[in-house]
Amino acid sequence: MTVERVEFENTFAVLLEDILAELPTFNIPSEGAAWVKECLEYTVPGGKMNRGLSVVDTLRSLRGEHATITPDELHKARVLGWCVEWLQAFFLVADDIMDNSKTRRGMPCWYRREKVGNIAINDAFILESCIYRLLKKYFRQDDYYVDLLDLFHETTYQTELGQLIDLLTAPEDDIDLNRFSIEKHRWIVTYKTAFYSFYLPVALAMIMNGEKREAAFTQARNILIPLGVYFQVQDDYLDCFGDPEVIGKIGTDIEDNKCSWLIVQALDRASAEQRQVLHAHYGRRSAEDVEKIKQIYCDLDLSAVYHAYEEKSYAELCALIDQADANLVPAGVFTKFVAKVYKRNK
Ligand code: DMA
Ligand code: MG
Ligand code: MG
Ligand code: MG
Repeated sequence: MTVERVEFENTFAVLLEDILAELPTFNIPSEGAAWVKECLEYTVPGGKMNRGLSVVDTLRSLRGEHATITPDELHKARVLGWCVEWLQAFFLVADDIMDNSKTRRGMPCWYRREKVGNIAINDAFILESCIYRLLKKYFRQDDYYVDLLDLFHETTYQTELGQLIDLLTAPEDDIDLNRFSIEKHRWIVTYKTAFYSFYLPVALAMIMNGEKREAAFTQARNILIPLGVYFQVQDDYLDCFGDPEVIGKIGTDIEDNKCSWLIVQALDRASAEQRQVLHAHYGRRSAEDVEKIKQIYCDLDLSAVYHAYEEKSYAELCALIDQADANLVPAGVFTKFVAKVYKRNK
């Protein structure tokens, strides 16, 4: 583990304590405080932490090799990183309920735990509120406080709109593969994943670094959104072809009738007979139905299609980074990020 990863992980304990320490000011009954503690410990840490660490990495890249970052600045960057991880926990707790998922990060999904169930819906709201408790505690005095609040609110809304179309495109009782298209897929993944996972951490570091030029944020978005799309295509691929032991979750996209990158590619290549099989078996819960779909994915050699897509996306992202104006955002911000996700298997 890198030094930063250890420092970042250690910061979680501090922030957890911040949240827990103020609970008595609400005169909350003790079972409430115990519940919040258990929920936060279960749902916030334990991920890859790519998003959270990116805030710190980006701040370092923005300052350049030799410029100093004060310990206070580093701590604040880590707080912002954890706020992104908290936002992610909020989305994932809700996402797992909506997607009927079984496991997350190698453990049962929070809502599947004994005595949790629907309480997880309210827990998701609490996870979201924690972001604003932490921002208030650490950034209230800063002139960019309102910009942080605004960015978290904008990004949350974008993600929720993305989740909405993800769900509306996948009704359980109405299988219609004609609803799916590559354009629809791209819109969904841009909104449900790319903004919060890629643009948000970088934009937070830029705000903290005093960036005011709109062109710099636009530049960041123009590279980070395609990167986020590529990342969600990987997620869609791994949902079917990844190792659950490695990705820490069991795929549900076929059962859930999701507008996944794989089904869109399959529809693009299927013969009339294959299309009929897809229609008959997609979006159904039985293992036999799922197997029929996976068989067609294999017959169409979607793994090869995916690997070609990976190479093409990687080349396109490198070209975008090359063409970008380094006076707006240094290339290192993007290259570090691309290196982290290229050919990932988890
Ligand atoms: C993830 O979509 C999007 C959000 C906002 C959590 P997903 O359902 O494909 O994610 P996962 O595969 O992790 O459940
Ligand atoms: Mg999901
Ligand atoms: Mg989902
Ligand atoms: Mg997924």
